[in-house]
Amino acid sequence: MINMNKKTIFSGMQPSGVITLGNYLGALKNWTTLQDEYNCLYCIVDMHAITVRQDPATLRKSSRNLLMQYIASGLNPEENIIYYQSHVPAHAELAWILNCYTYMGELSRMTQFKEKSSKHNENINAGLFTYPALMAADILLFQTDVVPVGIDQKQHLEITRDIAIRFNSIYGDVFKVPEVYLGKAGAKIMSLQDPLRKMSKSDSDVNATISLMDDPDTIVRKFKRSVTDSFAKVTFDEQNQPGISNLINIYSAVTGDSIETIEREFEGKGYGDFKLKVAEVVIEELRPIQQKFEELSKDSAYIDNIIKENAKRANYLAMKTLRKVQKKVGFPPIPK
Ligand code: AQP
Repeated sequence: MINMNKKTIFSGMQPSGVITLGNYLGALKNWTTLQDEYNCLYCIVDMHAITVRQDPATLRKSSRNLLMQYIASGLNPEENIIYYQSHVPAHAELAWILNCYTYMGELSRMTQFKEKSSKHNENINAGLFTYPALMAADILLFQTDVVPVGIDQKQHLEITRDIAIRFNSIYGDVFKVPEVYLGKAGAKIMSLQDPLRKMSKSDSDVNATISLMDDPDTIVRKFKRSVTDSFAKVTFDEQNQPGISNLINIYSAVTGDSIETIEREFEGKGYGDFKLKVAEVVIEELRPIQQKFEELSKDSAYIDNIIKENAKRANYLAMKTLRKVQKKVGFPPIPK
């Protein structure tokens, strides 16, 4: 239900694999706490996902799983608009227009483009380069006030704001200029195998990530194997102890305890004990999500209906902004 007195939130995730604890703590967990206060649109950004080559059947399955993981994590699909990006053609139409107001120089400064093009150097496609213009379209289409994301997406938010301000300065107040929302803890969860790299769902090393769907034994095993150091002190020191600092950050994001409280709690204790405790709180955090996901998987008709209804709601809202933009740039209307 859209409430005109509430501000609007838009955010999304790519169905480019099973989502990780990083995606969950950096974004999804915050989304669930914001849903009462805002009108929220949570998108499955499948159009972004094809900037890296995807197997079609796997992409279809991952997209549906992601939608169910949103709901299983606590997002209400009646109150929020949860939908597939590819079901709302206005995303692509606005992205094209915004591409014409975005400069090559600013796109080539994007860290994600640099990282992904070096990782997938056999497929450096134009979509990967213009990804931020599509992301700007996603956000601006809904006159979004706030965008809750992890730190890695902050640069894309800044370019979105620049594009909106540039467009508004030519055509008047067409777009709301959105603010970024970063959670207090968990905004950047690092790989368990290389704590200098962020945890990513497309990482080929399965031990580097905790997936939202990992069973308890797997979670314990992965935390036990996580890379730490030889200081043997549970202290938050990202420079010298990036691995243990990452585990403290995870523990803090899950429990809500401050870093100081955690350091005090584990003073004099070994890494083995601490790793087990981190595993324990993560297992308990994910348990209800996994149970709800199992239930949802059995109710295909319910999920189909959510997909259908939410696509209608998102299309309706998106068209309002798209029509306005088309008119502003001078596209002629179809005669009545
Ligand atoms: N490691 C992370 N820590 C905190 N937040 C994170 N996010 C991603 N990784 C971390 C946040 O999750 C949301 C969804 O991201 P996305 O799917 O749009 O793309 P991404 O940022 O590229 O995520 P991945 O997991 O790294 O995907 P792949 O491997 O496909 O590139 C965003 O809000 C992001 O900030």
